[in-house]
Amino acid sequence: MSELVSLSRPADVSSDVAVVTVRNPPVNALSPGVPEGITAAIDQAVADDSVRAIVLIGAGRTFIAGADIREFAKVRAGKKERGEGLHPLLFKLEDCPKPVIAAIHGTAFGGGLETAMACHYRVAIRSAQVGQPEVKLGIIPGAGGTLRLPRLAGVAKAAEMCATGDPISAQDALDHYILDRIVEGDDQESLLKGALAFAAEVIASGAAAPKVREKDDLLGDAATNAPIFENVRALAHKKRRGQIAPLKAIDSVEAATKMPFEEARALTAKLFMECLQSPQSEALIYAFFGEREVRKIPDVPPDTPIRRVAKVAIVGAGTMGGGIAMNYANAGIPVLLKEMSEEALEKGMARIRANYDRSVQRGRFTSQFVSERMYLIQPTTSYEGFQDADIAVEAVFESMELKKAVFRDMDAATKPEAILATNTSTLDVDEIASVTSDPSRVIGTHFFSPANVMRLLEVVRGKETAKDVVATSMQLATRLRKVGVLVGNCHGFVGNRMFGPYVRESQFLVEEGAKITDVDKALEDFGMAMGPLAVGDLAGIDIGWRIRQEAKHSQPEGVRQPLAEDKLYEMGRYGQKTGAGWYRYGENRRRIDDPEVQPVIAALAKEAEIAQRAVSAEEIVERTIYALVNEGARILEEGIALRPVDIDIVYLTGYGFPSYKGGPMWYADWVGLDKVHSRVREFEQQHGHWWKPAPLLSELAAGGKTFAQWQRERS
Ligand code: 3H9
Repeated sequence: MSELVSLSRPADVSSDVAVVTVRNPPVNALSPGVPEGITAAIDQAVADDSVRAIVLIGAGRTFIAGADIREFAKVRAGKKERGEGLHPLLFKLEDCPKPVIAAIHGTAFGGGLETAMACHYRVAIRSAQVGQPEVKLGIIPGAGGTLRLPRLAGVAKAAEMCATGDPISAQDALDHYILDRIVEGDDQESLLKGALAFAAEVIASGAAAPKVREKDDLLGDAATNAPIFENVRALAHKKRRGQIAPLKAIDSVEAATKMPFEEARALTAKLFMECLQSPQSEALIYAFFGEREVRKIPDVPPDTPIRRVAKVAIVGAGTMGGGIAMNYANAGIPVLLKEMSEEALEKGMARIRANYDRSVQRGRFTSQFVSERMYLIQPTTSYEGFQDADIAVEAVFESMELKKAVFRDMDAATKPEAILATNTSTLDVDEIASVTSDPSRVIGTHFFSPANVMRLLEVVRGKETAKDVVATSMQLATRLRKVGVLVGNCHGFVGNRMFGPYVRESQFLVEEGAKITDVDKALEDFGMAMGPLAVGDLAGIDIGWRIRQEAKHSQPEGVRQPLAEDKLYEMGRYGQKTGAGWYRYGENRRRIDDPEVQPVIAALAKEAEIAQRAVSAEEIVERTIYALVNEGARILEEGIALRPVDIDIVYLTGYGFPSYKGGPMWYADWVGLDKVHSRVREFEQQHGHWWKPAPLLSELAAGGKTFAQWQRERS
């Protein structure tokens, strides 16, 4: 047998069952050699007369987690023929004259579930998950998932799973006939034991091995299925707006219900290739690996010691502090939550309770889970107990003086090896660290609002932050189920620093005559989760105003300032919180176009001698997105972000940038930096020196290069 796949006979348990084990760490992907290894093992087991059944299992932490995603790039680039893909292996399993039982732990995803469904039976341990996550990579199940899943789970369940890509639990899979049994115990040893016992029962029953592809009774008729497909298409539009793969996955499931297996298989192969060749899948696969790439810090090797984090103390129980407390509690880490007064503390705890209650109503958590988490959060009004904390997190109002005062207190109240983290979104982490006795233990952990929902965590490295503090904070991000991105210390770090020019341009466009609704629509059509003006209303017009007041003294002369938002502030239109901002807000905070606002802005523009004109959607996108790109290029030059991919992941996980466009830097590469650069130059000539192209952008555009090439050449 190959090193990737082995065949064994557990003589002590059952002598007539052969066990085929896939051993391709870390996730047993179906890399070259694995399908061939399974095929050879099956052939050998079939040829052996003493074998009466076969168990297929994964070594290590999981069953097969899917095709090897890195191979797709080779197919896309024409360096590898896709050929028949996994189908020959799957037919071999399904047509095997001896019953084959897939034994699942960890995640049977994508090609992994497709392999399991080609087996005759499937057993799993309770913690296992199954799913067809291909659409998250911009492709569709290409090895029969869309065709076999509806035959097992029914059309509605299969269409939903293939369109959303979301995994389901073992229990859900059992309820939908994807699994035949959940075995007792929850480790690999129990799995093998349970699978062997199941195999013995199958042998004893003498039943013919069922072939999923031959089951047609569950596919229903066109009239029954039509509303199912209509619903799931609507779901795909809502959950994966702008993406093509979910719709093609549904087309493929629909084909399974309307034509013979082989015909549907041929159509699926065509749909699969259309997806794989699309820029969307290229971007989504880049984002998949990007989320993992950002964990790698060149000067902080993986063997850097990690400090123990078993308890956290948080100062500030406001919206952010409360959300951060929930994050830690959800990860099972006890929290000491400090506020100045009993009243503020009570308010903070009530907000946490209300957030949890909403999660229970939505079915995200059980009430028992919530009770256990609430129990982990201990409210306090003093620094007593901080000496036991392994990390203290400051989450108070965004004021340097206040933060310094809190850091002095945290420095005195904690043990010397405890990490001190600030949740500042803009302020100088080194200046905050300067008031402590040991700045090497100070770091920024910048959560994004709502902190219990948003996936991004910017980890801000100060000039003296110790490497093990960086390593511990990055690992902590994963424990908190966040995507940690290491960034350097500057005003606004990566995310907010880039967001400034983006929002500024969106407001300038309105002052130049674009309709408020047109600006947001153009960017939402581009794929942003929410347009920038609607975001302003959500975050609070008063917040933007306050930031501008503070920054005024540091603005260079002659930089055009946004006028309209200040006017909204003067009018008391603070956004959603006052029911009006750029928009008016109806019931359930539904945004409504407000005819009052546009004329006020037109009058302002006239006074400021800003000519109003019609603005196209294309210009709206270019002005705002290229503003992001230009600032991103500066951030790269200054080393504030380690790599272009770090910027992209910040924008994908924290700012609602469409994942199928890869992030601002990937998108710019895709558009072509020469094109981006020449538009930036035009904007500089038309609008002013703040549009001056970043030297890195000019250099790459002149050399016909991309940010990705620049990165490759440096590493
Ligand atoms: C598919 O199957 C298409 C089919 O229809 C067939 C068509 C022909 N390939 O996430 P982790 C790497 S499409 C290659 O940190 P975890 C990953 O990059 C596929 N590499 O672990 C990382 O590398 P590194 C459908 C992969 O425990 C390392 O493994 N399947 C793959 O947090 C550890 O990963 C999927 O979409 C892969 N398939 O989570 C599943 N998977 O250490 C994708 C992982 O160098 N994978 N790597 O950074 C996952 O969702 C998670 O990795 C999983 C484990 C849940 C399995």
